[in-house]
Amino acid sequence: MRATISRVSIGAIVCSLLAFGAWAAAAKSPLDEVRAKAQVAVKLSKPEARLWKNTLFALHGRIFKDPDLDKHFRAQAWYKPDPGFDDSMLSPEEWDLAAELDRSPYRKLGHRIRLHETHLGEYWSNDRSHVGVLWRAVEDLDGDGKPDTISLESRTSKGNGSVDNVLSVNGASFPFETKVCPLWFWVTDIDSTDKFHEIVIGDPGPSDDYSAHLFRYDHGHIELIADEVPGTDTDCDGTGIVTAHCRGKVLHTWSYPGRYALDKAGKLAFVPREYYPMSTNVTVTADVLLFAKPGAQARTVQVHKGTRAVIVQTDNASWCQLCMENGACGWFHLNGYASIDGKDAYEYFSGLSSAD
Ligand SMILES: [Ca+2]
Ligand SMILES: [Ca+2]
Repeated sequence: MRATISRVSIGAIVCSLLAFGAWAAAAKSPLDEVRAKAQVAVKLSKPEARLWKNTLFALHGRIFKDPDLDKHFRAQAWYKPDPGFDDSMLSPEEWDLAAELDRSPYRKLGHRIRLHETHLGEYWSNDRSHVGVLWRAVEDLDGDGKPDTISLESRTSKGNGSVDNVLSVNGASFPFETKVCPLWFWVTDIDSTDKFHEIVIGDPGPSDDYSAHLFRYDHGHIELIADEVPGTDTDCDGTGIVTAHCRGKVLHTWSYPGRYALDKAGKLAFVPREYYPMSTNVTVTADVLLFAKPGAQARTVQVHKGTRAVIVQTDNASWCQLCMENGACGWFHLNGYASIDGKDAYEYFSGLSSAD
């Protein structure tokens, strides 16, 4: 996720360089300057916010892999690169400033307040065996009007390569394991009619099988309300429904917008549907007879080789609907993942995806 600064943003960096040059004239310390920028964070562009946030780390000597940041900070008289830099050198106030600068470009997203989107690589130690405190943020999570201090600490486990995380809110903590170090951490509002804001922590997972863990803070306790909701873009619109990027289970590699909703116990649960949209364009490569509807006794819909069609929807178990250009539709039955009448589905359709 960490994007090196694009050419487009170089201009912003140069402007910021000029701003840095104004420090001496303004007789403000670099930290004072960051404080001032954090107060107007919503007006900053994303590259500007990133630069000022990284100033906090640079003040403690972090060495930057990003060549633009490296060049920029090495040009500052106050910058003293320190190979021994550690996140713990930042004060709580500096973490709060970092969070303020980090989330500002996302405020306009309304119900989705993304606090942090920072590539973890910058936080790993050289042997990639230790991470430490990844994020610190302040939000009112339980709706009592008082800000709650949130932090996430992650360390690689010994042995199986998974990651031990501890989410803390004020004095409470919640340990949980992820397959890979969490890359995203934000606060969202699943249901705008209740007083809570929920914490979302993203787990990149193996093979880009991204997922999110969701937590609620209530009466001084942290509660896991959903484990491994699939997708990078777990999105909430305040209606109580979370839309997730779910992988299909049959035929080929495809995904659909799955719905999760809060149940009576306050947990986020998958909402099953009869059929899920597949919307895959295919060309039929062998004559096939289809059923008029799932479970029909006889096959009545003839489809000829060479026909262009769309696999419109599926029950994500054994039935898929195919619709032709002339508007006629029929259903085929799967055995197992992708077997049609004992043959692989690839013998009937071209256009299926076999991405990992
Ligand atoms: Ca609170
Ligand atoms: Ca709410």
